[in-house]
Amino acid sequence: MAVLAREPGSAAPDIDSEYGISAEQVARFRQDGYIKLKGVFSRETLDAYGREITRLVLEQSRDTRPLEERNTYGKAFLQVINLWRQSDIVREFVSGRRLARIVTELLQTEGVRLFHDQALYKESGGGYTPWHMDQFYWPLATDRVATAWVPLHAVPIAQGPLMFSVGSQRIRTGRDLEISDESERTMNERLKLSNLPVDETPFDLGEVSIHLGRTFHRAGPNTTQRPREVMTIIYMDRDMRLAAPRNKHQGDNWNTKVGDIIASPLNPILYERRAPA
Ligand SMILES: O=C(O)CCC(=O)C(=O)O
Repeated sequence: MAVLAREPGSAAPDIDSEYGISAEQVARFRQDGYIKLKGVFSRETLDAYGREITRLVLEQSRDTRPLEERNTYGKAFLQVINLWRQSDIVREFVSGRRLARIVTELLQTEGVRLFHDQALYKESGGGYTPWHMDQFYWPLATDRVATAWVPLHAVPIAQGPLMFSVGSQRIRTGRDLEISDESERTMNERLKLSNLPVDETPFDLGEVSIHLGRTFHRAGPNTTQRPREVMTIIYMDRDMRLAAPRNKHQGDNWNTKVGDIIASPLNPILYERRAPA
């Protein structure tokens, strides 16, 4: 596996230092179901790890069909899951304490585990990502699960930044919809009816968003000439238990019994406020 090459004496990219989260930000995350944070990573950090993430995406993304032959989901992005298991460089990034601590603060848990990582590259000309909520796919006992969406560069509106239905983690409708043309159509109508604001704003270089598994989100198409390169890290409560599957997407190869804490080696603890006694 590749190891991050550093000039002798040069500093390691900063992925561990503390990023202060205020009580006001915790309250806003709880209210809105997501938050956008500026200046989480430097250009140097994003470049250092981004090179390796992009290398793996190019090597492993299977969908080589032209965009016009794919369905809406296939047009939305190339996705490669669990890169941390394939590269020491990505493992180092995904294990960073800076982001894991931010999510621990926002979720108000004692610590977080890795659920999985996933690179999501929206190609030049790639289509929109339909409205959906992630927890439809996950058999988790509580809502203490959140995705950090980490663009590897600044993302203008034309490149399809992630957008959010503000406060939608509390609405009841649409929880049974997989990501599809139907979820896009249905949630467009339902979210309009619920009068919730939509936050569609660009991302600065180094800005990161974090959203709850129950918050509805979407992204526009990428109309630029450059791919939209994004790494995501999905964190869950350190003490998350496996729930019984509620649909066909939730049943696959868990190394944990229903009702137990999801403590397999595939789900390492990434941050704890203090080690358990
Ligand atoms: O990157 C995208 O277009 C969608 C991302 C998403 O749905 C997620 O990170 O949960």
